[in-house]
Order: sequence, then C-alpha cells, then structure tokens
Amino acid sequence: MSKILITCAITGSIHTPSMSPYLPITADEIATQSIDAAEAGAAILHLHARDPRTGRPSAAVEHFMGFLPRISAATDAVLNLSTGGSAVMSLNDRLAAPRAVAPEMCSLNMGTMNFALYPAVARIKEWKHDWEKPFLENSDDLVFKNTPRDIATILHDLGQERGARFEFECYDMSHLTMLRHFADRGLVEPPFFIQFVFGVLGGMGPDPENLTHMVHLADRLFGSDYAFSVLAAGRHQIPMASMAAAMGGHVRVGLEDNLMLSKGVLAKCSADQVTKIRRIVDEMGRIPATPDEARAMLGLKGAATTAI
Ligand code: KMH
Ligand code: ZN
Repeated sequence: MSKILITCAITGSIHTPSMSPYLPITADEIATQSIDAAEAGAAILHLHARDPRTGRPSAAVEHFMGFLPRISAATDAVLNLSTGGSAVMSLNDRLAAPRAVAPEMCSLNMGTMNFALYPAVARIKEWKHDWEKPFLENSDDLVFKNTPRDIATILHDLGQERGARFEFECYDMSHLTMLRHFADRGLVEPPFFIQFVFGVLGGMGPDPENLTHMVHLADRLFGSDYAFSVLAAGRHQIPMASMAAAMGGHVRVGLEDNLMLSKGVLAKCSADQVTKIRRIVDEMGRIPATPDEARAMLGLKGAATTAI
C-alpha cells in the first residue's frame, strides 16, 4: 500500500463558537492549530477563515492572509483552501481567497445538495453570538449550490488558470458521475484525489457499506487514476477513517468535521485527532506521507508558485 495522506481540516464553516471553546477562530488560533496539526503528521491542511470578532465563517482575503503566511513560514504542509466556503456565501465570495492566493490545492464540492445543520440547535445551551442560532436553524432551507457551471468555473479559474489540484468532495454516488463528466470534457486530468464525505445531513450516511460501494463505483469510473480519502462527521470520524486506512485509502480529521476526541471529551485541538488516527494507522503498518511525498502523489505544483 502507498503511504497514507493525512489531511487535517482546521476550522471549517459548520461548527459555531458556542459548540466548543477550542474551535479556532482568530488568525493566531487557526495558525497555531494548523502548525501543530502539521507537526503531528498532517501532510495537508484544509483551510477556511473566520471573522475574528464574531467567529462567523468568512470569505475575506484579509482573514485568510492573517494565517496563511504564518503557517507557510512554520511548516511545509500543503495548504488546501476551501472553495466550498460556507453554503450561505455566493460562489464569487467563496472563490475570493483561492483566486487571490493561487494555492497548490483547493477543495471542490461535486454537486448541489442540502447541508442541514439544524439538529445541532437542540444541543446548545448557551449562545456566544447572535448569528449562530439563526445560521443553524435556517439550514433547514439551505441549498449548497455547486452546479455544473460552478464546478466548471472552479476547474477553470483555480485549476487551468492557477495550477491548483483538487480535493474532490463527493457526498454521494452522483458526485462521482459528475467528476467523470468533467474528466471526459477534458477540464481536469488524473490522478484524482477524491474525498468521500459521510454523515452530513443531505449527503450519504456513515455506513461501511456506503464506503465499499463508493470504492467499487470509483474503481469502475476511474480505474487506477484515483486515490480516495474519507472524512466522516462527528463520532463517525475515526471509525470511518480507520476503515479507509485499512482499505488502502487516505484519511481526513480535524475540528471542521468533528469537535470531539472521544465520547464526551472535546478535542482541545485538531493535532490531537491527527495523533489519534496516526496511532491507529501505524498499527496497520501504514506510514504517513510527508508534505513533499503528498505533492508527488497528487501532482501538485509546489508551494513556491503560490501567492502566500
Ligand atoms: N465540511 C465538509 C463536510 C469545503 O470546504 O469545500 C465539507 C467541506 C467543504 O470541507
Ligand atoms: Zn471545508
């Protein structure tokens, strides 16, 4: 089996500050948690920004530039910028930082879907900020828009024009068909790095059968032209990542996807989840890839050509 790629997603746009005091919000917090995650063994850092005053997901270039140079000065980890941003943002807002920064890697969500966060409302006793409750509640009528035109725009602006490669986030079978479609149109070349996403309300559930099915389908569609990684939301994070590792796949952890370290214990930082999955994959004989090995495996352009 090839070396294992550990991606760590540091803060995301799903969790809100009232859910955990450890969710990184400020540039300092995002930079520190990113550097610690890289030191713990993450070769790829998946990054979103937040407004430091409110903790709200932000698309502002200045918020990204508050932490990107600090992370790149301290570690050679691959910096992967989200193009999903938050489902409440317009596509142009979501792309502001990736367009400005021309990163080596970007996320790319492969279909339009529901992205429902409202069940979390009942679990929060005390709210830190006014925006959080309506933000979560209104997700019962929220469309995470990733139309073929949106996907083509991202492939063109970030991939063809700026040389980024992608973490193709696939929440359902249909998203693999969509990736095949864009490969057939010649908008993207292999090897494809496919992130199977489990446990988002609106996407596929966190069942082992779903993972094996996605792998069979991807084998049929892409043959040996792809590698897969797994992220699963909440308590399914480590079990599903472990299953991916056992199948020869790659893993993603981090507070974007799960705030806990174990049952009833909040993770104090993403690095603790990296250390945990590292321990598990180590027992399987899987060796974590270094950032430069990740670059070679994924065909990345290198950190020197970004505007960070
Ligand atoms: N939070 C993940 C379920 C993106 O940044 O493009 C989805 C995600 C989307 O990572
Ligand atoms: Zn993300």
